[in-house]
Amino acid sequence: MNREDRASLARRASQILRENDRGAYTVPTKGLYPFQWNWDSCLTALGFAAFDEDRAWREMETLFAHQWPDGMVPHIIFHQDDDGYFPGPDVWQTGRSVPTSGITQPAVAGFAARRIFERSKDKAASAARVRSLVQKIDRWHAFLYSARDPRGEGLVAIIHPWESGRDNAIDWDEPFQRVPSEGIAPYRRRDVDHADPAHRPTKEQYDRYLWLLEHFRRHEWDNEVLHDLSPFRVVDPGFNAILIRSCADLAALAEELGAKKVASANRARAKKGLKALERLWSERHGQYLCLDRTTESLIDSPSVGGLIAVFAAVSEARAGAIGARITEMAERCCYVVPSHDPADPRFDAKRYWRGPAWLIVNYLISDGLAAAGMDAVAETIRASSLQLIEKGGFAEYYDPLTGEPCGGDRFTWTAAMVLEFLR
Ligand code: 9YW
Repeated sequence: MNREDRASLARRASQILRENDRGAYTVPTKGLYPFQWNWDSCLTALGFAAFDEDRAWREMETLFAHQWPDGMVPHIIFHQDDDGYFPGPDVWQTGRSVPTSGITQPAVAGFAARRIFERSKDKAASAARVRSLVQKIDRWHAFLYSARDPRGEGLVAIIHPWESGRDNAIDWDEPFQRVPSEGIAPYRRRDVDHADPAHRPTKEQYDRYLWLLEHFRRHEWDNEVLHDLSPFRVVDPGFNAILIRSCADLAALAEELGAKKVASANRARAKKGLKALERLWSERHGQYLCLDRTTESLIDSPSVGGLIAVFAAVSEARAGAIGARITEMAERCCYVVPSHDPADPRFDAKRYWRGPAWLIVNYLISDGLAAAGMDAVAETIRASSLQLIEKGGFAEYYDPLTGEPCGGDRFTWTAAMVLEFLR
């Protein structure tokens, strides 16, 4: 790609961020997702930072203004009414003044805050703003390790597939057997009004998503009890690696700002988490796997969750194995990184998190590989990502075999990742 092409791609990406900007937060895309989503916002802030630092900080500040008293940062903030999305605030009923969902999402804020601060052109102004964010992110990390790791194992569990950010991953099929679907209130999905149903989760999956939601609602969203009361408790290597990396980054950032307590608490969390992550390694698959906390067994599902693990500072050997898995997949697919191993018969090239490639995931993995010194694989991922954009525009996700754009269009975090890949 020549300089002109790069500049024009960056302009198109910034235009999408502006288009989806609602002032103090961005929507992931018009229509399909009309509110603020947690990890979308943190990754989007990185995109804003390329041309408007103030707006980048504001994106994260808005998200953290809705942190719960127990420290949880919810996965959706329903800033305004919109019945184009289901389940909306009337279903969640979390009792917040500005309504929010009642579960969380991957904690990428620590990483994003450090990266934006490091690149900041106005360090003094940024330091003033990031100082209060650092305390809030620390409270979120503390929440996750206490509410979702009650036995202090160093690994946190998700209690709903939506918390992983990878809604219908094959990883959840087995533990989902334990989640009932009877007795839920009748409902009408809205996602299928905006996107092809063949590319979305199934009705059976939605029934169980809602069963869990209603179960937690009956327990009044009390995080003191939800972990133990959930029939779905899964340790996702992707979710944990993102948290571990955010702890390490928050520690470094806090150190620089003189927040010694936050620095040492997060350094300790990252160290313990990294050691515990080893429990999820599968020699047979050459990657990390999810662990079902109810049965204490690894889930036989080679998904991208186990590759995102390289976003944390895993050993050279583990990073090398993950790099090799991606190189091998790049030979079989046209585009990397598929969200599930194409060699697995359950792989489904267009169905959301059961095969398609996502730019945000590509970014996390390539960043981790580059940090581990594996520049060539990192570059393969970057090149593949930019090819997908040039061919299919700024889609929500892509068929890794054909490059076909799928899901929502003019997607905010996809655009933000393009700005990162173009740096
Ligand atoms: C939903 C917004 C969200 C992402 C998730 C992705 C999807 C659907 O869209 O969730 O209804 O929440 O799986 O990772 O944050 O882009």
